[in-house]
Amino acid sequence: YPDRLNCATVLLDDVIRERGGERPCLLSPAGEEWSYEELRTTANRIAHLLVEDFGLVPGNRVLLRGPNNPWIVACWFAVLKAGGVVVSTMPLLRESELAAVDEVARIDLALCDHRFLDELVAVGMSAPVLAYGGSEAGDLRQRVAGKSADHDDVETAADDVALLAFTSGTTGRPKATMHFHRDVLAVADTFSRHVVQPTPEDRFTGTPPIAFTFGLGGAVIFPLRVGASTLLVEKATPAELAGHIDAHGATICFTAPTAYRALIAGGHAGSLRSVRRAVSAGEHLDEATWRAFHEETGIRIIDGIGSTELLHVFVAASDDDIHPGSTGIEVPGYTARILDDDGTEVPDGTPGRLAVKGPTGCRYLADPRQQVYAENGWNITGDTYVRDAEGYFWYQARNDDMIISSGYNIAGPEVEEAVVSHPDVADCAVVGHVDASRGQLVTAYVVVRDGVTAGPELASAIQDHVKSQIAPYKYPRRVEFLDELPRTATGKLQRYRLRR
Ligand code: 3SK
Repeated sequence: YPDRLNCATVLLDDVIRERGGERPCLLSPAGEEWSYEELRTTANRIAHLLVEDFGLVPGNRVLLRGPNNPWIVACWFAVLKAGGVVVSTMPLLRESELAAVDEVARIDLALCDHRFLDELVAVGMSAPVLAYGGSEAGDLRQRVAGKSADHDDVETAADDVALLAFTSGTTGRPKATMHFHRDVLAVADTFSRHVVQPTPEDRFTGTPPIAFTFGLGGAVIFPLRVGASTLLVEKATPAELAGHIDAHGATICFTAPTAYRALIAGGHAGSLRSVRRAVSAGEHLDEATWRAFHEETGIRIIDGIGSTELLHVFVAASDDDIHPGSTGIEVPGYTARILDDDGTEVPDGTPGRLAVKGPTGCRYLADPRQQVYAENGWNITGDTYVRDAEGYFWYQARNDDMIISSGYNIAGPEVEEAVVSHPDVADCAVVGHVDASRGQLVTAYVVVRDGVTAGPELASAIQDHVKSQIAPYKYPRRVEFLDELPRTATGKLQRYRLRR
């Protein structure tokens, strides 16, 4: 990339120059449709407002809060065009979590969906808060009406910070990772280009909010990099997602393993006829789910592992490269290794810590925990993996998901996979609880499918089933039934809450 680069300029101007501005760009289930030119014009007007009325200067940090829709995307582009730094926050964050974001990122201005204002206002930030999406006077739509539709985007350096992305904080204090303007293009030119392989005719959709960088890629960066369109879904149950896909002919879907499981369990496969690519990340996709989805839909899910620290996916595979149950191979541009506790590479076939190097990270904003995540230039992901002789990476567990029971090392996710393959089970999480005789007791938290009666009989049937699937010493000695599993706003299982 050139030294001077504004990713917002490149994403919009390249497509408009090459393919024309009338192409459909942003769609919503409610029937809104913005062309590329409309998005550019609206973002230009907002950029003028930010600079002229709020004194935004390059490098200022602008918090965005709201679900996925055309307005939040226009705000995202406006901030970047004005040389600002986007700090996207998950719409589900509560007052104390927003206060922590402000404390870490020192926000200069906030743009907030009018329906999500209360908790942000309650934080009492010193920065002004500006609402969008409402109909009352003072809303962004009215405020930008008189602003110029043309804008000279700030010529940022390729390695100026464009985004502060917060890690979802499954265990505690949030960390902000910094991403440059060139990183935004790099994730499109690596994972998306080589693995997803979208065309301008594609229509993307999915569930993750753009505050989760998995969602930002799938809903904004990847479609716009190739001139495709994107159906922005604010919040959807699996049934609603399937309905939107069907109604709008979406061809590429980004969501998490739980949603793929629910799409099958809810009998929605028939609504996915238009989909040619299904992308899964956020947590491990078990082989049983991959196969069940393939059987129902004919679609070979593209699994991948990424991280907020590296912005997007760095190990994945598509089409004939997929080995079901494996996360995949190195995405071109990234190098992945398996290391032991001393940071030495282990031979293929030996489990160890997954480490990765690539163009997009990791850089924490002034946080001493940088050293824990990045060692000798390698980003340590926190996942235990095995690489096979063909270079495929096989997930074992989160480093902290290993259960040690009666001296056995038991990977919680492996037991989960066996439990989930029981026909009455919809979802499951397996953790270790302190136990006087075994050290830790393997415990399965199970959500049953609709219409199934939970109880001791089912618990012992599940235990027998697990013993028939994997080494019997791994079976969950305790089975508890829950209505749902605790998850973060990005859909990651919060095993630590079950451990407590
Ligand atoms: O969790 C993941 O696999 C992921 C993927 C893409 C972007 C960000 C993350 C955390």
